[in-house]
Amino acid sequence: MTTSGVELRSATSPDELRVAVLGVGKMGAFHVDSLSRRTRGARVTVVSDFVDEQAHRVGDPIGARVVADPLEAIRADDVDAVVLASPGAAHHEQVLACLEAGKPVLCEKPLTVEASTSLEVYRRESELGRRLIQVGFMRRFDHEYAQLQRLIATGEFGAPLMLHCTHRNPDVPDFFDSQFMIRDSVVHEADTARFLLGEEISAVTVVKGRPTSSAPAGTSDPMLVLFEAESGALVTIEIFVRTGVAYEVRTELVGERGSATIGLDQNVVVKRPGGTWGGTITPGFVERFGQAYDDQMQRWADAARAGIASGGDAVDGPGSWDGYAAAAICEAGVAAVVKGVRVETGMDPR
Ligand code: ISE
Repeated sequence: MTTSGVELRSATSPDELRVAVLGVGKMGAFHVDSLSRRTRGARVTVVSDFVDEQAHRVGDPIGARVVADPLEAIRADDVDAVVLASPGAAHHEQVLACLEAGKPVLCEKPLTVEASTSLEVYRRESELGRRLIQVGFMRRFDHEYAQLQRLIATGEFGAPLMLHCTHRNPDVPDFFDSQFMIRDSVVHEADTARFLLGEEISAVTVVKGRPTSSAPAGTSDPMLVLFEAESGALVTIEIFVRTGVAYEVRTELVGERGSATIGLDQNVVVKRPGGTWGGTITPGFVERFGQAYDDQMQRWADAARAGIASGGDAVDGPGSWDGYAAAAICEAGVAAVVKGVRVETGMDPR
């Protein structure tokens, strides 16, 4: 991360960040709860959702105004900053509206659906000369990922050679097809691979295997995805979203001088009379990454307040370039699924 939270927090900032949350489905409602009960110096003043009833269900108990039009919510006088948890297809217009209003925004992935529009957003923000967009790649705030990134950066393992990633969801709805698996799930591996390796991904290959019998016809679940990084380092990803088990996300780094693994799902290991032992695996991503989501929110809120006060950067985490890189990798991944060949990401130079 280029912007240090410590620097930003030291600036003078308004007492309270008034936040609009756009899209209050599962993730948006989680963010409203986080902002209302677990984030210091922030308050949700406005919620917006295309399902009016849902907006009231989430907004009314905390006294937030419900504003039907998301663009109106972004421009509202009682809104200093915005959390975008609306459907990905709406992000392009909404994130540009945040830039135009000069308001910091924490945008859930994807930044935008297409690489071209993400690049446009990155360029528009660069023209402002001020970073206002943070992308919700929350894994960077997870203690294990952060620790692994720091370990790699010390050089203890020598050059990183490979990452082996496992990404398993217990179940997903039927619309979750092979392309959606890339855009919604593998997108996190795209960001963490760049975060851990500290370099860009240049090509993607996808191998479809034998599908589980619980996958709908035409959906290849599981799949093996291969990223090639610019240095030649390789990233293998098993993506399997209908395991019927629990939520499992693991990464092993293999370096020139050693290896390290995160996500072993140990939690509490219990031994019982009769000689049985074991632990429990987190059921879903909100439980697994709850700490990361909350830390992300606190650091973003602190950075947004400081950025508003100083007129400078309002970001403490992955930004619009990271959003663009992830979109480019996913676009290549989707093309690799469709064409069955290796596809280069063809990213613009920064
Ligand atoms: C979901 O949308 C997420 O963002 C989770 O972090 C990811 O693990 C899951 O596979 C996605 O469906």
